[in-house]
Parts: sequence; C-alpha cells; structure tokens
Amino acid sequence: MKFYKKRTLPLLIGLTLGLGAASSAYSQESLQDVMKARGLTQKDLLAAAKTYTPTGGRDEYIAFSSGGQSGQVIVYGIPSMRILKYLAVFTPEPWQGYGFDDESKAVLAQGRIQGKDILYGDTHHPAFSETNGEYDGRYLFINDKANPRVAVIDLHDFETKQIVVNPFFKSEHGGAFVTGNTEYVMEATQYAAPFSEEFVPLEEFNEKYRGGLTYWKFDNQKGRIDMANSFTFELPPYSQDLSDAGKGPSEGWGFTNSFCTERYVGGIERGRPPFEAGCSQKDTDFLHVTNWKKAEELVKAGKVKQEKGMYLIPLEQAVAESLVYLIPEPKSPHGVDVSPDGTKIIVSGKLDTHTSVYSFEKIQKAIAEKNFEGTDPYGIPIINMKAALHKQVQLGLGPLHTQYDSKACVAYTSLYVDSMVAKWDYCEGKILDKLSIHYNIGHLVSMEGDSVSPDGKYLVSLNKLAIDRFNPVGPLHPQNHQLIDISGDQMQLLYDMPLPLGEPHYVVAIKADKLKPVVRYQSGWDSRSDSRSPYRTRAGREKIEKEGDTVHVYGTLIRSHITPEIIEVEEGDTVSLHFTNLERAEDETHGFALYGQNVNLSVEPGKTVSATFKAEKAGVYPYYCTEFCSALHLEMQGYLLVKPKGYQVAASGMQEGQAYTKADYEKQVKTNVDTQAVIDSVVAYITSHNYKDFSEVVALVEDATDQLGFASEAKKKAEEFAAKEDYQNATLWAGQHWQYQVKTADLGLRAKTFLEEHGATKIK
Ligand code: CUK
Ligand code: CUA
Repeated sequence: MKFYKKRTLPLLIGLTLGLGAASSAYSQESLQDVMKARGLTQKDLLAAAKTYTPTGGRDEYIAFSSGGQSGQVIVYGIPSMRILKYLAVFTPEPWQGYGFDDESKAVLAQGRIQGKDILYGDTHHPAFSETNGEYDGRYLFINDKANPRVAVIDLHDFETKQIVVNPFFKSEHGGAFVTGNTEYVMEATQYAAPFSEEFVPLEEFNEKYRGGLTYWKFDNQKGRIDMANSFTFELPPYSQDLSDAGKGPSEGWGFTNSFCTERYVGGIERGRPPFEAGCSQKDTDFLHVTNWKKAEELVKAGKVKQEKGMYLIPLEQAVAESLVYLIPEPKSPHGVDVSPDGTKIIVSGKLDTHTSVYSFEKIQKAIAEKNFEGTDPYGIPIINMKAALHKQVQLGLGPLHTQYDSKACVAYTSLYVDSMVAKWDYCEGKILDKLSIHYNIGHLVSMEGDSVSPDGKYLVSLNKLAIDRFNPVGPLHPQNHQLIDISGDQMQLLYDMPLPLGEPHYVVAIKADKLKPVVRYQSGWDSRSDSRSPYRTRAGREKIEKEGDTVHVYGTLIRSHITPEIIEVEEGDTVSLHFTNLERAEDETHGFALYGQNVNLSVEPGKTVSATFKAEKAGVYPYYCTEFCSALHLEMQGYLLVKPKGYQVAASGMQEGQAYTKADYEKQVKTNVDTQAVIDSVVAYITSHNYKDFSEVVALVEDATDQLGFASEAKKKAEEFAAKEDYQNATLWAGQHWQYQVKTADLGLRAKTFLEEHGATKIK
C-alpha cells in the first residue's frame, strides 16, 4: 500500500481497510461450542454443509420460481436457497423502474385486456427455452392464469421483453410449456368461456363456451412470440389443466389433461349444488393428445382460417384431420409430465390414489388400430384407457406433479394430502422411498427436471402451507420451499426457505453456468426493445429541446451528478426525460426519482430510459439518484422548475452560500496535485500488468479514462477563473476537478484489486 502517500485520500484509505481487520474472535470457538449453543445435531451439520455457501461463493443451479399473485418471477440459487432477484413481469416493480419508464410501460401495455391496464398476474408455470430438449439458457416463459397471457423474459439481461394476450381465452392454466426446440409455447385454458367478448348465458354452456389450447409460435431469431404464426385448437368446455410437450419419440405431440369433463355449471344461488360437487362426479376425466406437427403442416398449407390475429382450428376440423384424441384419466387429475426419454406420460388424479403411466407407443398403436371407447359429445375419439396404460401405481393420497431423476425410470411425485414426496420407479411401478415434508406439497422440481437429461441431485418441494416453520409474521404466512438432497437412495431434507411474495406454483432450475447474462448494456441501449435508443445521449451532448408541446431532456448519469441539474419548463408542458447511464463499470446503476410525478427510474450501466409526463402545476420538484452509487451520491441531485406561464427570470443571479479566497483555491490545488500522484501510481500498476486480458478491468479503465478526461476539463476551467482572479469559481471548479480525480482513483483501485486477486502478470 506504499502508494498511499499522504492523508489526502481519507476516502480511498477507508475503502481499502476493512478487508483484513475483523476476524480473530471466532477461531477460538469450537464447532462443538456452536452446536451446543444453537442446539444443532450432527444431522443438522451435515445438512448445513450441503447448503452453506461461503461468502462470495456461487450456486450450482439457478431456480426461477413463479411469484404467484405478485405477477413476478423469483430467482434463487440452489443449494444455498438465497434469493437473487425478483423479475418484474406482469406487475409494476419500482426498483427496476418497471412500469415507471416509458420503455417498460410499453411492455406492460402489450398485456392490456380489452383496453384495460392489468397490473397484476397470477403466474404459475415458468419454462426455459430448449434446444434439442436441453435447457439452453436463452429465454424464460411464464403464464398468467387469471388474465390469459404469456410473457417472454430474455435471460441475457433477465428482463421481460414481451407479453402476449390470448385473444380467445378468459382464463388459462396449461402454460407455459415449450416444445423441444422452442418452436412453440403451449397455453391451455382453465375455465371455459365464450371465445368472443360477447355475453353468452350459462344456459348455452355446452354449445357456446369453449376450452382451448394455443401453440404460440416462438421466433428464435427475434426472441419474441410471433402471434401471426401461432395457432389455437378449439376444445370442448372441459377445464383443461396442465400441459407438457412430447420429447424424442413423442416429439410433435402435446398432452393436456383436464377436470370437470362433467361440464357442470354450478350456481349455489340458483339452488344448485356447488361446482366442487358437480365437477367430481365421474370417475375419469380426459387427457387431451394433440398433434402439433400435423397442425403446423395444415397451417403452412393454408388450410386453417385466421381469426383475431392468429390461426384457429375449429373442433370439427381438428377431429376431421385427426389432430386431437382423448384418453380417460383418473378423477380430477392435476399434473401431466412427459418422461425425459419421451416414451411415458405420467398423470396423477388428485382424487384418486393412483398415478397413471401412459405409454406413447401404446397410444400410437391404439390410434392406428382405432381402438376407441367411442367419442365425446363433440366427436373427439376416446382412446381405450387400458390400451394406452403402461402401469397404474398407488403412491399415496392426493398425487399431483411428477419430476424426473437422472437415473432411468426414477421419478418423484408430490402427494398433496399425505404431505409427502414419493420416489418411485415408473417402469416397474414400485415405490422406492417416501419423505414427509411440511406441509401440503404442490409442485416439486428436480434440477433440469423438464429437460431430456435431468441432473437429479436436488429436489425442491413447493409447499402450500408453512404453518409453524418460521417465526410468525401475522395471519398471512410466507410460502415454504424445502430443499431435498436426492443424490442418494434415500431422500434427505436439508433446508427450509420462506418465500414472501405470492404463491409460487412451479419452479424450473438450470445449471448456473448455462446462464451468461451481461453486466452492462451497449451504450445508449433501450433494453426493452433491445436496440439502440433514439434518445441515447453521450457525455457532453446533454441538451434540453422543446419540440411542439414537449420538452425533451437528453440527460446523462455518471458518478456523481445528473446532467442537467436544473430543468426549466412551463406549466402545461409535456416533459420527456431521457437519461443515459454513462458508466461501464459493473454494478454502477443510478436511479432517478422525481417528487410528485410518479417518475422512478433504474438506469443500469449503458441503459437509456425515458419518462414522459405532463407538468400540470407550477412548482419546484427536486430529483435525485436513488442508488448509493458513490461517496457523493447524496449530492447527485437537481431541480425541475415548473414556471408559471409567462414567468420572467429575476436579474439578481444565483445566490452563493459560501465565499472562497485565493488561499482556498491554492489549498484545493495542492490536494489535487497529491491526488494525481496516487492516480499515477495506480495507473502505473495497471498498465504494467496484462490488464487487457480482463474485460472487467478494461471496462473500469475505460470509465476511469472518461473521468480523468472530465477532470482535466474542470482543471482548465479552474485555471481560467484563477487567471481572472475569480477565486469563487476557481475554487469550485478545482473542487470539481478533485471529485473527478477521486472517482478515477476509486475505479483505478478497483481495477488494481481485481488484477491482484485474479493473478495478473507483469508485462515488461
Ligand atoms: S398448479 Cu398450483 S400446485 Cu397451477 Cu401447476 Cu399444481
Ligand atoms: Cu447515482 Cu446515486
């Protein structure tokens, strides 16, 4: 540390201390002491060792959990179970500026239903994009059950890029599930309703209410859903439930189960028994088997009519072209999960203790031999159940969802009523192990469990109730995700994680090294459309321009000031703010919050965001940066002055709070000279090493070079004022010179530390 010569940089010295100082007390405590004090057993320690991730450590898998009613996605690491991020999807989220900047408002606006802003979602099933049935780490899809919508999240920056609204459905559930090369994203209805927006009485339920299954076409080049090339199967008014896409031999087919094939319409107030009674009378419901490959061919051949912006395959056409079949499945089923090799389809009946394993080969044979039990009231052939079944296994009470292991034929099924996980062999039809969880498990997820090659290793149980597992926080409890080690023959419960944000229904988990998100955007980037923003502003090109009624502010953000610092408009003007974050250094986000206008932005390095609003009332509106981005973050501030119409500026000029002398100026100059010596030594260190081999350091050096450029401009101004003996302005500009130097040194030191920690070598 010999280059810290003087006491000129208390700030920087503060930055570098703290690393080595504090850690002598804990080595004197033994592991036994801690176990005793905290009442831990050997088993606890073993579990802890399997989940504990030391400071700075990374997780092996990254889980993407639905955020339920929050309309968001929750990202956490496995096995540490540390929450990493909430992804804003269907709901405004202030931290990310989602729903507050113009760019993300446009994404949310895609999700309007019949012209209405819908500001929540009931997210259920996230799904990764796939290449040859493997998670490829490119995109994540998630559905909204309440308002039939699907969103596309780009995993290169973890941002929501697109929301599509199903033009036919009024409710959905069986999405999002993707086909093996992400050709399509499946979305099936839940509660039947008319495909039109019109009123249709419940008395016409059987004729005019409909279920459906949409195959949303995904454009893998653009990374967006292509509605015009998507198609929807019209289906009977059963309550279609979950879906899954075929794999391997069953590639090209989709599977969607259903309940309430009784087509019962409740109405307690009309003296009728409730839905729950009428919807669970029959012993079987229907698994829908759809041939999407064949449907796609019909679409391409121009044989399917377009309606409401996509293709619609009417029931009669689907039957006539043999695109859809039904297979009976035990009473009120819930999950449908295709095995990794694509040969089996597993369905569990909530109200039946059996889990049914269907064989795709047998289904095909039955179709070829027309081995049908008959047709449903809409003419769809019903495949003989016995002919399609491979096995039925009694796993326990309330079986729901199934996940797969890396070992062939091994699956895990959630038992809702028993509050257990059953590990079983679905080829042989025998139970291998059972584990109690707390309490009432819904979905469960194994690592890469929906892909063609699951990793096994861990299982997370998504429990519906937490009851007594955590410190009480009032009547609304958090949800509980329990981590289970499945690497051995017997399952071992490791850890409880409370999730305080809606009811997560399903989670998907991907190997962490498949995700390669960026740490900064290209300069001036509109992240929502993934293109250069027309409002990109470079350093020194900031300007305020009035175009018609709108005042456009082309601003920049860099440690530690907002340019412009004063924005003047007239009442009644529309103000359109555009801010570009000029930083390239990792994690240097600036925020922008403005009093009373509902403007709140998150501007990550490189990003350009806009906020447009009407300045209705004359007044003073302070703004500031909301991220603690540097030592002078609190000074990252400014004023929007909304002047009354026709206001004239007073001649008196700005008031100064403090007067400076020649001595003040010289003192500041001395400080700056000393600081420059520190910078020079850091620069010497960096440039004498192979820093160009480290992209992180190159970015820091670029930022530092920018700051140093600003520093010399400020220095020049200071000297000009000093020459005119205006020590007021000379001192202030010299002070600004020092601010830029400090930021340069800060960046330089971070670069130096990085090089030291990553074993950079000296170049001669
Ligand atoms: S669902 Cu909620 S536990 Cu929407 Cu997949 Cu089964
Ligand atoms: Cu930028 Cu605080």
